[in-house]
This record gives sequence, C-alpha cells and structure tokens, in this order.
Amino acid sequence: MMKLYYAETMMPRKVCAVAKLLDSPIDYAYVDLGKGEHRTPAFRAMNPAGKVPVLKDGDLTLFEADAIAMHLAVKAGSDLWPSDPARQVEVQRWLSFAAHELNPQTGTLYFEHVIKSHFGMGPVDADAEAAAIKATKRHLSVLDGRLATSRWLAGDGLTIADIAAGVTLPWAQKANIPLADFTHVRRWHDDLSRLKGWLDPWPERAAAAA
Ligand SMILES: N[C@@H](CCC(=O)N[C@@H](CS)C(=O)NCC(=O)O)C(=O)O
Repeated sequence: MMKLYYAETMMPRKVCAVAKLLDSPIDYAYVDLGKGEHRTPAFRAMNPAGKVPVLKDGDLTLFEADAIAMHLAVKAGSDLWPSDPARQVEVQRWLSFAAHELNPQTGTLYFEHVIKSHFGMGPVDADAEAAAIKATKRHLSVLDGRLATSRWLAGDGLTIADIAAGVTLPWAQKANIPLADFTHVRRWHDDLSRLKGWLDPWPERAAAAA
C-alpha cells in the first residue's frame, strides 16, 4: 500500500484529486502544518524541502506534487499521464505553464485569502493581491484561448495538466480569482467539477505519525 503525506492545501490537492479519481490504493497520513509536523527531522528525511505532499511507495520516496500525480497515473495505467511521447510533451507544456505562470499568481491569491485567514497570518496585502489579479488575468486569457478550441488542455482527454492548472479554482470565490471574463475557463472548470472527487478530494483524516 502506498502512503501519502498530505495537508488540505493547494499542492497536495492535486495529488488527492488524482488519487480519488483513480481510486488509488493509498494510506493517507494527515500532516498538521499548523503544528509544524512538516519540519521534523523524520519528515525532512522524506522531503528535505519540508513540504507536502510526499508519497512513499515501497522503496520509493517521492516529493513534488506533479511527479506524484504522474506516478499514480503510471501505476494505474491511466491516460491522465499518456504513454504517447508527443502527448507527453503536450501535457508537460501545460504542466509547465501551470507551474511557472498561472499557479504562482493564483497561488498568491489563495495564500492571501485562504491561508492567511486559516493560519491567522494577518490581513490581505492589497498590493500583492492587485498585482496577482493582473497577472492571473493575463495567464487565464492564455488558458481561455486554448480551451476555446480544446475540451481539455492537452486535447480531447483529461490529463494531470488539467488537474495541475485547475487546482486553485475550487477556491476561486474565496480567493478572489478573477474568472468572470473567461467563459471557456469557466466551462472547463464546470467539467472538472463533475469529476469524482474534484470538489472534495480530501480523505478522512488520520494522524501522520508512524
Ligand atoms: N513544489 C512543491 C511545493 C509543495 C508546497 O508548497 N507545499 C506547501 C503546502 S501547499 C507546504 O508544504 N508548505 C509548508 C511550508 O512551506 O512550510 C510541490 O509541488 O509539491
């Protein structure tokens, strides 16, 4: 049985969504970030960056959410990570776009509105929010153009690129992510929302220890 160390936050959400969609056989270990459980020597031995998610699968210890999502898809023989090399390049293109362009901006909005209030980290930084909204709109217009002619980001089939790029959208209202002008992004997110586990990917909580 694989073991996934997670919290109910942005990056683990990708992996929990993929796991739920694929019915992956996983033993879940909730990591309480508020208590610093991700900073212990035992946790850092699994991920020296001290971040969730981390997956253990036999002798393999894997961190980085996109890589874990890929691993789960490969193990399940799922087209969420396609086997065709040309399709893989296309999936990687949108994974990169999500990681380097879109998600740092939507992630800032998520941090300002969701994380700060959850962990009592003070008020929203209005300048950071304004800059992130401006940049998010720029990146959402790229997605909107793509999704005007393609059901999913990498073509006709759902892939982990959709899951990675869409990960903050279930928090869109709370995080003030500006979706109003992007019809095709909203259609795409409605499609994602119909997937098993998209809106509630979280497992029953169990302690991280052991
Ligand atoms: N690049 C990593 C980032 C993981 C990450 O930022 N995880 C956050 C939760 S969403 C975390 O563990 N934060 C704790 C901290 O930075 O102290 C990935 O994609 O898995």
